[in-house]
Amino acid sequence: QLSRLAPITVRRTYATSRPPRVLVTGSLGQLGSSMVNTLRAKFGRDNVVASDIKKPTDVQRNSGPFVYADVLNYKSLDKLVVDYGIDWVVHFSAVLSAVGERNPALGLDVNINGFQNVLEVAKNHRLRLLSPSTMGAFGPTTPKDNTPDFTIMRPNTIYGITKVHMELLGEYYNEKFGVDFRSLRYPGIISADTPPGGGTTDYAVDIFHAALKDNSYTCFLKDDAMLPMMYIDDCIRGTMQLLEAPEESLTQRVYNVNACAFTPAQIADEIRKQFSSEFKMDYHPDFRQQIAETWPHSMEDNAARRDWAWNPQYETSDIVAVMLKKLAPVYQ
Ligand code: AKB
Repeated sequence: QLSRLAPITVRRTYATSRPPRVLVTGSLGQLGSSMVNTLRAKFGRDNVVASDIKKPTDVQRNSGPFVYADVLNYKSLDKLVVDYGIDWVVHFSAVLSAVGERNPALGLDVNINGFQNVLEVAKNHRLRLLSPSTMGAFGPTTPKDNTPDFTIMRPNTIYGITKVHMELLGEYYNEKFGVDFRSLRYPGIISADTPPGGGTTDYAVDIFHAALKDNSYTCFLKDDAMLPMMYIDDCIRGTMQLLEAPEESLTQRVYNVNACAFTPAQIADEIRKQFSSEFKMDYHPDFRQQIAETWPHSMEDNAARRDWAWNPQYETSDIVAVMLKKLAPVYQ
């Protein structure tokens, strides 16, 4: 709910004398643990509060403050922000594309109501809020190659629809209430340490586990489904860069970020080159192929490079090398 007492266009300058205290929602998801570790290394263990509705492992619980936080409950978020003196929120709780198509009611609830709660808390307590968007915010009528930041956005998935809502509402709260909202449109994220959470790009992680375990993989996308991808280290570095950028340097609130792109056939070839010439790939496309067909092949990211020095380091061959190296010991 919009608070009638909210001040209009009040912008906050952040205290520079101490590190910010940061709350991370959805901290046990694919990106959360890397982000929490990076934030703690920078701002101090006790200045970063990890939260989720799942139970952490002992390692996760012992590495710093961890609390239960359901983004669907405004009051509990509000209390957390007050109890811990939070300055910044990194909002990772979201239902991704594949899960959203299977359970639209859940996708709408978490991605719309959850985000609205976080945004209201950010407004009422003058917080900086970083909430990632996705290439899934684009749709079948969007130009596919070198997709600009501002273009046709008519997604036809629940995930995409809710992320367009998030982008627009974040921009609205920034304009009307001065909320320091920031967002970046992730491609598929590839990581070895944490599993992906129910998206269309999950095959690009699953394939490494299957290669090392069985030397074969059955892909749920077609061989030529070209999609933008990014290694987790680039993702976390870029997210930190946008989070920490001085507000004056931002010329927009939502940014494309591009790193590399490949098809399932191309990544299978790279695995054959670097791991095993015998690696076997089959294709049994399912409903996720239809989702992939509506997404860009590459995104134009000049504004991110200009405004906060976005500069990815990992090409496809680097990602294959680092994933094989990190996961090999697991399957020995
Ligand atoms: C998904 O596949 O749903 C996500 C995304 C591209 O945002 N990985």
